[in-house]
Amino acid sequence: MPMQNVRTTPIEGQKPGTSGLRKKTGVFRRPHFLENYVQSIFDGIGGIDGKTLVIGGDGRFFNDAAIQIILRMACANSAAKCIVGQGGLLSTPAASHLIRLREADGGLILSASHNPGGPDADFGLKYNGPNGGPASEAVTDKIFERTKTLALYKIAAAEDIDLEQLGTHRLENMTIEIVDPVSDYADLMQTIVDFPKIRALFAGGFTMCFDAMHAVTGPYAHAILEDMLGAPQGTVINGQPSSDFGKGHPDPNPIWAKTLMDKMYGPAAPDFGAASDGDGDRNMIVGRGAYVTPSDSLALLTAHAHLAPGYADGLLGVARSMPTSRAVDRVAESLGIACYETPTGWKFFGNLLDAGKVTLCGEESAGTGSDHVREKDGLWAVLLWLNILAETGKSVSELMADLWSDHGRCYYSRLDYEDVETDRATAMMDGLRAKLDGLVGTEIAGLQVEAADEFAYLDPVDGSRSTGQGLRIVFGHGGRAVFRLSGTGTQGATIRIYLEQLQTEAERLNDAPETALASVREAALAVSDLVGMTGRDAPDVIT
Ligand code: VG1
Ligand code: CO
Repeated sequence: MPMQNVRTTPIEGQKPGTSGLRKKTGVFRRPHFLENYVQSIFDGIGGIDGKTLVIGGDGRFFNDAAIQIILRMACANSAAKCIVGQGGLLSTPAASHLIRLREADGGLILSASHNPGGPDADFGLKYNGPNGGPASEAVTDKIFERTKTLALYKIAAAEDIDLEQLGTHRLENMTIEIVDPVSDYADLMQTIVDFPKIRALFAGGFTMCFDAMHAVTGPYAHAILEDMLGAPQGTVINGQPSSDFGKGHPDPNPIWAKTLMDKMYGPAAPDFGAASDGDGDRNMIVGRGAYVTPSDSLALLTAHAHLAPGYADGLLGVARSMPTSRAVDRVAESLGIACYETPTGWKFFGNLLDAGKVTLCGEESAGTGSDHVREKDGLWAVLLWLNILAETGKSVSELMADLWSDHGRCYYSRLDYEDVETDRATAMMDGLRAKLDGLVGTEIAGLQVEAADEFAYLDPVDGSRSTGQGLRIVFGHGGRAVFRLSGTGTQGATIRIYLEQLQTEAERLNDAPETALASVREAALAVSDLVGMTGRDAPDVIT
């Protein structure tokens, strides 16, 4: 079989963002675009000669065609073996687990996560290392450097592999193993949460709705929730993965998971609702008439994780991304465990997990995870919640009320301004950055500024430093506003403003979040002059 060395030239714009490289699907399908990036990954990690890679994606448009190209390139680059999810499917957490379970050298995950899919929507690719986690900044920098000098890529001229056929295939000297995407992951879940306890919960009439949003978790949720845990058929909705996510936006938040929200706030709502995103690493939790913010979910799981067999010995520590609310800090303090604050993106949790400094971690964007893998894990979070509901016998609202009365409530909201002209977004951020030093001690919209800085992170494990990770302004009485630009968008710039307000007075724990956050929001808009600088008078998405 001929191996081809194809001459190419560097393609601009192949810098990985918060989570791999994300572009419009049409860009990924341009001549050499995918091939250049894949060869840069292989070269950037020091070659793949004799190595084993795990490959799979969220099933979005171009998933299968891209996998065929990657397999031919892995073969021409002398990989020993590729382990691929059947049909090209692997949720991000299942891929992370498979890398660890099989002691593979790394993996390629094809996904643009919560971004829509289809020929006119988004596609993405990221490399995960041998620990199963997203490549560190040092590695992604090497990959990006390579994209700038690449002159050649290697690819085998070969027929497509049948990705549906379980078992072993050969491509020249390379072995391809097609595996069931669900079974190893389901086995892992049984070692962490108490399946018999949850089965008994469902047997007792507990009701649930899981919205897989036409994305990759459908097969996982059907198998685990309905087949293994005995939840009635129909518990999982939108459970068939589709290449354009049913033309939806597979982002589990109250805006995009509206069907589920309507159900949970309607008459005859189930006891528990949950949703996950395109690649299965995010989760949304909602009780009957009670939406749980992701930051609160992390705090709740931290407070009760010991009820699940996997965490019976307690937690080593916890970590949250900087914009995530400080609710978990308060729980960690009461448990006497450390709480780390990292930049946005799962790659920053890997070292803390590997070093045994933390057991749980999470982000405000609906990502929660633990040391069982090195990615956030949507279905795992849902199962841990079910375990806690089963053990305590309490409802979601009761658990939240207890959490707030014990630790205070961190009201929280994120405002997203999407597809802003890049120059204007950058100018707004630059303007605010320049002001930060002078803000401390001043009053903005009636709030006293206690601290203001640009977040930088010193990794306590490897000593690496990451700068420019978001602007934060801390107000008196537990208020905070954070500003950053998204690193996952594919069009213009997305400005994210994160608002938080702590409330500890018992009679104020059930305020409307908009009311509780009104002052911080006013101060954030005033100090940034967002409306003047961007011409936007309202956010596109509020979560
Ligand atoms: C967003 C989220 C971040 C998350 C990242 C990847 O990044 O804010 O918390 O880790 O997406 O999640 P950004 O740079 O757009 O704010 V996923 O589910 O896309 O892998
Ligand atoms: Co995701």
